Amino acid sequence: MTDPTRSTERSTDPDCLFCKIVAGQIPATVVHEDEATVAFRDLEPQAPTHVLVIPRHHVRTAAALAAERPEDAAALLAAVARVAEQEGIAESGYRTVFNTGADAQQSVFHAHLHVLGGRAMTWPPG
Ligand code: DGP
Repeated sequence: MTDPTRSTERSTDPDCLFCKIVAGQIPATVVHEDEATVAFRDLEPQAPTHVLVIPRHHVRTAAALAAERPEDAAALLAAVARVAEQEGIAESGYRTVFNTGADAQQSVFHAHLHVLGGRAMTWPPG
């Protein structure tokens, strides 16, 4: 049952780059979308496939997404699986990355999951 104390309203930030992509105000190459998420190609690809999967709802970090909208966090992971299938990297493998905060060099403060594939990754990451 839906918790009546939780807001179902979707928040947006007029100054947020990714909110503008969700709203169609800034162009992006969208590869998948559903009710809760949008997936589009990263402008600065770090691998042959580099897609960002984001919640439509504006939250700054993955931790905030999990706390405030756990159903959107689950939708994000489901969307990643769809994108990987669609991009032909589900079998060969891919890496998913949430950058959170300064040490991880998060540059856009709208939670997003990087999906990187199409080449062999190294470990540890830089
Ligand atoms: P992060 O460093 O984890 O915050 O990643 C932000 C990513 O967003 C980075 O890989 C580059 C990408 N990016 C920045 N601006 C744009 C844009 O306007 N369009 C698209 N498609 N990607 C962008």
